Amino acid sequence: MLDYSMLYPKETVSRRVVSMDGMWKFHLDGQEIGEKEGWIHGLPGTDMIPVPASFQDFYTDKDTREFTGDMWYEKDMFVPGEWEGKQILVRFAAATHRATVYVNGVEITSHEGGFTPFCADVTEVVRYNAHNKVVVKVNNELTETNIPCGKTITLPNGKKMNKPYFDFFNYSGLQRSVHLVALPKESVFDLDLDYEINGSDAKVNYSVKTTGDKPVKVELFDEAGNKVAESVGKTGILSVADAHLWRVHNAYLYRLVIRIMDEDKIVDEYEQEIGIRTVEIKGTSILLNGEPVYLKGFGKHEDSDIVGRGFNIGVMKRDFELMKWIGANSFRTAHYPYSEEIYQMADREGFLVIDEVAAVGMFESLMNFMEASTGKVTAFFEKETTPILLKAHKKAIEEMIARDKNHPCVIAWSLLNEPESTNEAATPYFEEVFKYAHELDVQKRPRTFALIMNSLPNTCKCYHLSDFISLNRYYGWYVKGGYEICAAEELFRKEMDEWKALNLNKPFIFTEYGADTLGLEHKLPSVMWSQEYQDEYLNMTNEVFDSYDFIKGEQIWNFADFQTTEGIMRVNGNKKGVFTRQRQPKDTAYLLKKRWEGLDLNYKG
Ligand code: BDP
Repeated sequence: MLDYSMLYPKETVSRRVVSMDGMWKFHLDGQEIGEKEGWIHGLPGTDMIPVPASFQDFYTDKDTREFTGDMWYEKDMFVPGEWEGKQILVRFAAATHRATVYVNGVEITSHEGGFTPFCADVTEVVRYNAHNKVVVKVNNELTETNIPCGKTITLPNGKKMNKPYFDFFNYSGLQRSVHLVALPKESVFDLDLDYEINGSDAKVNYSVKTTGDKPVKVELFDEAGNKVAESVGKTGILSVADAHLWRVHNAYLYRLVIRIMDEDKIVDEYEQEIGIRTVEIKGTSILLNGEPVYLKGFGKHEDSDIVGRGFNIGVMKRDFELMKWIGANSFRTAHYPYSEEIYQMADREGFLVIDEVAAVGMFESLMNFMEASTGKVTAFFEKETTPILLKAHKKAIEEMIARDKNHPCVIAWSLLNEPESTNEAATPYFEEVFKYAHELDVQKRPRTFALIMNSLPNTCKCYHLSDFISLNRYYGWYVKGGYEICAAEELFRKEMDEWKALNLNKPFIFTEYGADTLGLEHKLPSVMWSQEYQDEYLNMTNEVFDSYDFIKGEQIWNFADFQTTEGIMRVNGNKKGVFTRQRQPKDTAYLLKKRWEGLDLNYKG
């Protein structure tokens, strides 16, 4: 079990939260001298950097943008005197990819994994009614023993360099918010929810964990603020008559209030917005509240100009507006759990989310998307270090599920993206992670992984573990692009016919398909990379999607253009966006809008 609570920081009668976002002191440590020189007590120099943000795109020199290694952050925090006797935490929503936290010169905690929160319990070291110094050492090196996978090399000039086995820039740093939190000593630690719908009524099964033994009281309020159910006890059932269900683009959110009581005194109070809904796979259908849904949407990234992968509240708002405009109803958090605020917004807007852990790059290649289409095999899960990787992977799944399980928007877990799954050695590894996710999730949400091009009906050794099959396919781009597109279609249909013949009785969705397109490039007749070709490509794939009843969703790659490592395969980034990186539509956005607005939610039933 995690030794810190994953609950989102919220102020209530018993809790205090102070944002530590803003400018932090910053220093790169290419020579690894920070500890020796006493940086844990304060950084040298005067450079400052915004938090949350990736550090890379602020600076004008390439050594800084490409920096690989340790980087240090520092900020003062004032801890009010009235907080004495409380538990004091510094909560990092993410530190990419690993971090060690020091407060007032004392090492407090370390955390590995760049896309989930952790807390430094500083209760024993803080000075009250005084300024306290928080110093964080962040490291962004890639390895094969943690996720996302890659390696770190040393160049002839002595500088380290990241070599991701994945196709997005290795943005890093303190990319999400930092909060100073004061909790009562006895507090709500965790919450699990599960739903049953019976006609017009619903039952909310809840289970609360606290850090003590005092009794728990739970109340549920509707959107108008009326109390609709209550219960006493750490576990129990809230019965809701005439329940408003959480639906696609018609989200209804109840407010759950949890209180730890000492007689009639409130010891701790925590609030959670919840949506009553069920998710289930039945035959080839994905059912939300017992009704079939067809997924329309995107594989996304957290990526934008200047702040890189840093959480950007304005970009988040724009992205949701664009997704609504185009008629999307879902997205996959490719290739890592996103900022918590994005799930909160998806809850509110009624979007369906496939939540993906950062298990990407498990195919030893710097161009896996290319090489996999040639049938390359890399035996990724047969290494001496595989058990270490598995441990890190399972921990990342545990943190993702603990963090995101109560969002109604999360309808499925994606446990790997494009792994090497054609080798027998992959199967036991996959079994472990699939079993683990199932154990951890009280709602037993469907699990999946995204199959790379070489993982075919007759080569993939792991698809049987998926509750629904997710395909990443690039027929007409990496395979037989341009004037050969008719040959691409033939190969595409051949593969789909083979899946059909297996009669798996499971839904299939496309978690990736797409074509790189330069935002301003027009050419008549089309050539690859032109706007015209992106449309041609989509018309072909859409026809294939419409030809198979068991295909129950399409999430195009990608929502927007995004930054990658430089190289001959990418023109300053991946250009498969339906929108530009500045969030303006390419031509194909209008084609998709027309299609998606015409497809009913229960398309193909
Ligand atoms: C797949 C990956 C994705 C890439 C995409 C592409 O899952 O991260 O960006 O294809 O090639 O390999 O555009």
